[in-house]
Amino acid sequence: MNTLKIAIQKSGRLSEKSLELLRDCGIKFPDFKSKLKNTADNFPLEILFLRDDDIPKYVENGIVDIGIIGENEVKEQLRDVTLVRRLGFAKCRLSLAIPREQIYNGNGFFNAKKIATSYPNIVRSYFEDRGVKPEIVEISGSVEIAPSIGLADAVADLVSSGSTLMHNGLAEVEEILRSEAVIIANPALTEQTSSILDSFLFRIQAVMNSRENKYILLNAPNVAIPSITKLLPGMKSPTILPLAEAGWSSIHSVVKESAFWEIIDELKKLGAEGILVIRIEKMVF
Ligand code: PRT
Ligand code: ZN
Repeated sequence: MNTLKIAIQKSGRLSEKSLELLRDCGIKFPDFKSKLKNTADNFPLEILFLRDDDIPKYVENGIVDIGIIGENEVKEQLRDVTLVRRLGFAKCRLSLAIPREQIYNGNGFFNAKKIATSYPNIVRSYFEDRGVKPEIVEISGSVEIAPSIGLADAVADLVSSGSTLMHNGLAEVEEILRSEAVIIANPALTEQTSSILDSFLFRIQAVMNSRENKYILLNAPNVAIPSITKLLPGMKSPTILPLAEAGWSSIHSVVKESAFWEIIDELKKLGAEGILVIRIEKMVF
């Protein structure tokens, strides 16, 4: 039988969220993570657990069909792979940082300076576009200590909270790239494999829709129904059910997580009461 082979980071910042995504897609595996390879019970999927750096290469040469990986790694490695979709987790940025006490005067600062990084290709192309010529020192880990041990004048490193830079006396001065976890695919999948990938992506879309939305129920006086319907259009239009108390209705709809607090204030002003907001498990439009 045909299966879709996926590579996932064995252990690291992408692992847990990648597995959670598979679980939320309803895909079940026996004896998770204790092996290098695993086959799903209820979906034609085989997982390989790999180091993240190796994933683009395995996808390119067809050992696996798809992989979950940081966009930063895809841009650095320049492999022949297709970016299929962004997944909204492991968000970070690749930034340039310099010792805090230095005065920064724009990208020209980096001319003839040594920059330590694990992303030489991305950094080189960033400076080529700006006509600046630094010296790039490639190192594979603990980039942030390079200036303090005299190995470099500056760093280009991944940043999420910014606390690593701060603890090492560095100040972030330019953002080179934004990144998040993505699915990459081999560009020459067979028709059968592509069709399994399509069903997998359909499930992912439903999971991601549900993460971005909440189910909302509230009671409101009937006079407020038209205004509340405008605020809560839902997937098609809200469900409105009469309450036992005359002149009142129960309204059910879906609300974007990002607009949630603003809408709640508006709803209260319109006389809504007993507002319940519930997590959605899956959502198919
Ligand atoms: O062992 P393996 O090779 O598989 O893993 P790895 O150690 O190479 O990678 P890992 O697990 O550290 O990161 C995997 C991916 O997570 C990266 O390629 C990014 O796409 C993404 N990601 C998201 C991050 C961060 N956030 C992040 N903050 N990767 C690394 N960091 C590091 C950064 O390098 C710096 O040392 O965290 C530190 C900065 O964090 P803050 O919060 O202090 O700013
Ligand atoms: Zn790695």
